[in-house]
Amino acid sequence: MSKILSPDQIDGFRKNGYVPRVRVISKERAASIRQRLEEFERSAGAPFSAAVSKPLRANGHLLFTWLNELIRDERIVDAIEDLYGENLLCWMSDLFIKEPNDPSYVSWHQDSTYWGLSSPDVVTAWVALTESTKANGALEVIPGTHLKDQIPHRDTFAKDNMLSRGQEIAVEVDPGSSVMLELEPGEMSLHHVRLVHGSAPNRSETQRRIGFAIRYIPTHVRQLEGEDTATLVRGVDTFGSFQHEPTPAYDMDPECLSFRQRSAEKRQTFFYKGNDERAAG
Ligand SMILES: O=C(O)CCC(=O)C(=O)O
Repeated sequence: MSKILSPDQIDGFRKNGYVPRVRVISKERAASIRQRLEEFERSAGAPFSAAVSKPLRANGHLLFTWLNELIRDERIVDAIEDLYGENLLCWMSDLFIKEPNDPSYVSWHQDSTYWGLSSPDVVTAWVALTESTKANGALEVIPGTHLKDQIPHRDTFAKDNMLSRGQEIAVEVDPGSSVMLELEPGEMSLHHVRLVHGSAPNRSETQRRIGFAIRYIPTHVRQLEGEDTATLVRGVDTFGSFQHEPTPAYDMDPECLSFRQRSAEKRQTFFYKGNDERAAG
């Protein structure tokens, strides 16, 4: 018996590689998380993406208690359990923020390209903390592409590309076959690690678009590129392939800050493999 996802949603994930629109937290809770993020930005005097250095942009769940609570949220993790069973790690989290009138975009790509994980049993819960619409650059996916193997990518390091290497699929993608995953605050979509996806710039005048992308794996998945870290969010980890991450006792807990820095430094070596001069950037 599944916990949150219907049999049709589970079937849709297997066939199409994504699940659209699932309500996971209330609009009010999404608004309160957004408020805490914006309080941090005010105190830092800059938007999140500028307030933290590049390797620190990922894994906000090690910086803030309210993001750590979100990666463990019962409804979100129940949905992941419906797909991958009861022993689950959060491998990474990423805040994707597009400001109003922001040229930032995400090129068509497969997440699996530089992650170094041993299996495609990897799913992202993309949780909307604001509305995510056509106007402000919602996530778009190409259904069924997760059934392809790893597709070659080329690195562009394009200025406005939000990906680590500006990587894009090195073959023609038919944008006419894409599906836009519009969301209300507090809803999430799910996408498979091999699904081709991307997003356009935020063309709205006033609306920020904030998404928190949480990457989950079942505990049997390993990191092939070296030592790595993850947070156990459900069940037991009998494989022990990842060093388990600490939980911040309060925002900017120094123990978690330095753990996060060390983890990011290790990941840099494989995220930028073959492009070592970029690793410092
Ligand atoms: O937020 C976006 O527009 C892109 C997100 C993305 O590429 C991902 O979650 O893997």
